[in-house]
Amino acid sequence: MSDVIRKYERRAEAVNSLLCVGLDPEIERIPERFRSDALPFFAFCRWIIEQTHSVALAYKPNVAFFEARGSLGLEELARTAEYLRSEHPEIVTICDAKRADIGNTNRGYVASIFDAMGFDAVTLHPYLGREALAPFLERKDKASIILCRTSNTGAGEFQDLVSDGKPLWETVAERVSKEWNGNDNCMLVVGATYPAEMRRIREVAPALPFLVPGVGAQGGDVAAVVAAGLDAKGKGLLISSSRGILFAGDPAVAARQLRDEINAAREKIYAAR
Ligand code: OMP
Repeated sequence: MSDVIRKYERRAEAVNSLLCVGLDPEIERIPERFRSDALPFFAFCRWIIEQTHSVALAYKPNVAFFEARGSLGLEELARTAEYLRSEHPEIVTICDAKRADIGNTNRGYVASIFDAMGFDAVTLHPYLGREALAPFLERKDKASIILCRTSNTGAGEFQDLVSDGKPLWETVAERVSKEWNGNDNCMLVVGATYPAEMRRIREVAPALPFLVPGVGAQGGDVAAVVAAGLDAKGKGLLISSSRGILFAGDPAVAARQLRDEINAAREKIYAAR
């Protein structure tokens, strides 16, 4: 088992949680009191982490929200990653950057995301193939989270294209599970909005953890996700919500409620097994 997968297992057990909190700050939506801070997104994310860490298996900042603010945003992202590393080293950190390029360019992303900012994991497009992604995949101390079935309404445009008698998302799941995961450090992105596909992906990739965005603001159904995606050990999921927690009246309550909703669905599955 690789370092990050072991960290995932330990943290999921320790706080009995499969919840990933997405850190997607928006200046117009964060509480007024943070806006006058020199680093408003960092101040806001630190507060969210303080409010939610007791039920968090993982945090997932999406770089788009930080990059939108130029060099200040990049500093806020780096400070958020550093804060998580120093205050909560047991929590999995995911840089949602959806990177991928030719091999030597990927080395730049690896240096920035894994080494300079110290994230445990990164989201990646599979389109350039395994050879190009080697700089990510060869990092045994980190995890590569490959987009398989995304949560958006138009996900099928390419992902549903059939080749060798199966949709592309199924081929991605099969390849990552059987060929890319030699270091046991891969996961898949599977949107909460496609539980039927998730069920099939779980059959094809029985041992891979799934990062599952799309509950909360995008309307994915937690019970359907848990029923479709839980692995044989009763884990295998990081169910992620950003806006549904960050901009709730009380983020601590929203995070706990979602953790509990996920666990209630897990209990139901255990009872039926
Ligand atoms: P909320 O809809 O606010 O919970 O945010 C969803 C987050 O997950 C955003 O940061 C998205 O970029 C990300 N996401 C998806 O929504 N759909 C996907 O298929 C993949 C991701 C992701 O990789 O996390």
